[in-house]
Amino acid sequence: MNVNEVSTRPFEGQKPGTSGLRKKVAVFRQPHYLENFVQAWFDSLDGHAGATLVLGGDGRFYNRTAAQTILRMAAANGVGRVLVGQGALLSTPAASCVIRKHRAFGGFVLSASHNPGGPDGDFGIKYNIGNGGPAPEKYTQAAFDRTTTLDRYLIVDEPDVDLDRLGETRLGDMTVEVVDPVADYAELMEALFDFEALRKLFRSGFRICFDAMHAITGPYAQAILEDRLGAPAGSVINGVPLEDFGGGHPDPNLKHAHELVEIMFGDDAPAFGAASDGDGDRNMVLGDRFFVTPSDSLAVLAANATLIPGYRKGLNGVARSMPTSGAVDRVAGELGLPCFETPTGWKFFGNLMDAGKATFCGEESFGTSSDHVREKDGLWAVLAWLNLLAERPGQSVADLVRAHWQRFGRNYYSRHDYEGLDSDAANDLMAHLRATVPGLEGMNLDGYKVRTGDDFAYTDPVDGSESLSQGVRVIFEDGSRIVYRLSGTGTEGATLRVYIERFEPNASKHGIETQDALADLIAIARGLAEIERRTGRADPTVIT
Ligand code: G16
Repeated sequence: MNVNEVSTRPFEGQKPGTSGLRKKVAVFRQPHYLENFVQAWFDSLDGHAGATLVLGGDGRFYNRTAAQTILRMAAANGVGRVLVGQGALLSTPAASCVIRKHRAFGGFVLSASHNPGGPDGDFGIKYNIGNGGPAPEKYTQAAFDRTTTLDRYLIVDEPDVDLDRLGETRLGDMTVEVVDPVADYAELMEALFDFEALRKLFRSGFRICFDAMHAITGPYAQAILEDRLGAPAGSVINGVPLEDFGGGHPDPNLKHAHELVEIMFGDDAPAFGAASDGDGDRNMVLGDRFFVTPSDSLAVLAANATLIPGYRKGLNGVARSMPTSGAVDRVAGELGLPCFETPTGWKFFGNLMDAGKATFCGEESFGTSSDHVREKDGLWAVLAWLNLLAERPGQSVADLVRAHWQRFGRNYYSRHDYEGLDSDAANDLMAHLRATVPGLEGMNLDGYKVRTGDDFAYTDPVDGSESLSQGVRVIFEDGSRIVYRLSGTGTEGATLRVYIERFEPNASKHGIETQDALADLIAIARGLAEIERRTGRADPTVIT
């Protein structure tokens, strides 16, 4: 095996964000850029020599090229075996599943998630550890530190591996096994959900629309929903993964999944609609003319978990990211379940799940999952909802959610994003909030009395690690909240996220339009942060 040692110099800014390193494709295509980042991982990981790694991505532009480079570098760095999804494809939850099932040492997932793809779009790479979850901060910090001093990387001089043919080949001294990207994942879903009940549901004429947004979930949804469960042909739309997602923005929210939204809010809508993102970890759930917020989705699933075979014994606990609404807290309170509040980023749930403290986790950013893997899982959430609907014949998605509000109260909730801001202006705005918010305690803001204001800090209950400065919170006496933070996943300028929440226990007031129900708090949020003066933006770019 001919290993080349290639001289290189550090690149600035290779610090992983909320979920791995995400940059414009043009940045990744610079000579040595990807190689440096990958070598930094090999240099900072202990124990990869001779071990098994998993590799796959969401199929976006540059996915195949990057996969071949990583394979050559893995061989040069002494990896024993790589399991790679056919066509270099693996959804994020499937990669987590494959790592766990095959007890791999870890894996590289190639994705910029919901960010647009194509030559002018985004690319990304993240490393997942042996539990199948995104590498926690101590790993990402070590890899980043290494990027700042790196002066060489290792790569073998070998031809491309045929990634389209299933089976084993050799690359230098390393074995490459090309695996079916869907098989292990589909088997896991069948073990968790009542597939017979779901088949019966579809036989009864139940109609769904699943929008794969030309991203990775297409083949998974097709294989599971249509082929195995018998959903009518055409239930999966935009099911063929494309390198540029068909020019779309594969983010399953009310703005970007507009084709699905038009179907679900149109005449003769199916009973259930869902969409997933670029790498298949996010989900949006809709009923006939009804949107389920991700925070409510987590709460409804937690409240009804025991209807699903895989969770019949009940949940160990639940966890949500800090900006996610407190709807699941109310379920946990009533059911006597432990409930954890973590910073934004799925990596923070890993320790809780490994320690058996949390079974269901969720985030406002359209992420929901359980401890079956260590990633959020879009199709899992869809199957969970379908399983609930199969157990509640005659009830619609809206019926289920309204009944939930009636029992637990309603957390009106919305997120306002201000995208593409000047980074300095956004950082100044956050600095202003950090300086002023703690002093608001006891003050009355347009009728809302401030109970406390802080910058969220988290101490991991399992390993004691601390994460500071995770978002500015203003919490009011009645439990209403405003949260501000900057996104850690964007690639252009800065994105300010403002999360607004108000609890309404009174069922007769559960029918108000969300933005109207939150109007007072939205005005307070804009004023406190001086958003328009500091950013020049009168309104958000995306409201979810
Ligand atoms: C990633 C993370 C999530 C996080 C989301 C939004 O999702 O995995 O945990 O909630 O980003 O992060 P931010 O608000 O910093 O942009 P994905 O689907 O992009 O991998």
